[in-house]
Amino acid sequence: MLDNKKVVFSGVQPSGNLTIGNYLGAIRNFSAFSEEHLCFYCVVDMHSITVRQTPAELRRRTYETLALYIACGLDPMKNNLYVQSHVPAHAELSWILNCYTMFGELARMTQFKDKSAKNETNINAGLFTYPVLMAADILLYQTELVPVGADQKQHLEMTRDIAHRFNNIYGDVFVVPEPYIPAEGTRIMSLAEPTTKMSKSDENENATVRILDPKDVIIRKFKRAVTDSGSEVRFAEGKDGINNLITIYSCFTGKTVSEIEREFEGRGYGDFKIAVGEACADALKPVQEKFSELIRDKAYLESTMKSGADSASYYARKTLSKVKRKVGFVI
Ligand code: AQP
Repeated sequence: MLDNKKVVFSGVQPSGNLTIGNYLGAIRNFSAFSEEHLCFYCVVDMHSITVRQTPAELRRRTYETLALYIACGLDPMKNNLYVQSHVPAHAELSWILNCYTMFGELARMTQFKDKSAKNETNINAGLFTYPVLMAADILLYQTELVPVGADQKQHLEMTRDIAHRFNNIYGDVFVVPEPYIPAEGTRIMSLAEPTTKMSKSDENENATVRILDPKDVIIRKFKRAVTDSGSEVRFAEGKDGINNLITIYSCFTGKTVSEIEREFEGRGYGDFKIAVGEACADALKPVQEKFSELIRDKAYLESTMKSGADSASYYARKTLSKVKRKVGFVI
């Protein structure tokens, strides 16, 4: 609790143009907490340099991610919207927590294994200790709820383990957070390889649908989506491609799986793919319109990120001072 409100924290890396996976699994769920909770939504630029970035693109995407937060309904007056590297307490707490995290537990993280396999020439220490920085992000604000997609569940469990370990030594320093993983949209899969997660850094453009893709591009990508050789729109074991499209259609329309199966009975995959594309493009249209207004106003985005960082720093410093005192630093 901070200011008598439960705290919510989440973040998105500006490591690529955001996808409908980031939207459905995370961002579109953020605004539901704004009225009742104290919310911290961060553009986690420090996480994104664990994979090599082009500096100008990273800067551009940092502004864009913040603009997308607002375009997706986050009011900067009701949420702390800021950039991770603007609040140095994240890095400071991360170092301290590194000393309370075991090598073996980090080595078990599936994201580390996946990303090391994809970046064989750059398996850096940051990629390895990524979950510790994530734990610092969350624990710094005494967070109770973390809205994330299912892929982040393992990292969140590690955050909880680190918090418990620290609390067992020093008393109740950290609130132990819970994940908030919505029932739908928790794991949107690649359109090209539906057994793997849709990722913004995927180089195959046909694998991802970006939040900012124009309607014709969205429909083209869905038309090309990999499916099995059948034709019946039915959610079933082993039909990963069609299951993914049903999930996406359900997320954008609010229809249940059985309603969708009835709607497309006897109509084949072709019709269904176009309908998924239409539903997705229509749902994203208001976000895209708001985004294009916001991105032109750099001064507004800069003042928003500055006031968000000032306010976040105020809360972060409280936890950090407590942690430093507990471990024995002279402060
Ligand atoms: N495919 C997905 N389905 C559902 N949720 C997803 N998220 C990401 N992909 C999907 C959720 O989006 C939030 C922000 O993710 P992130 O930027 O912190 O990192 P990530 O999970 O590694 O996302 P990407 O898109 O796969 O990025 P890259 O390609 O850079 O690694 C998280 O809540 C995540 O669960």
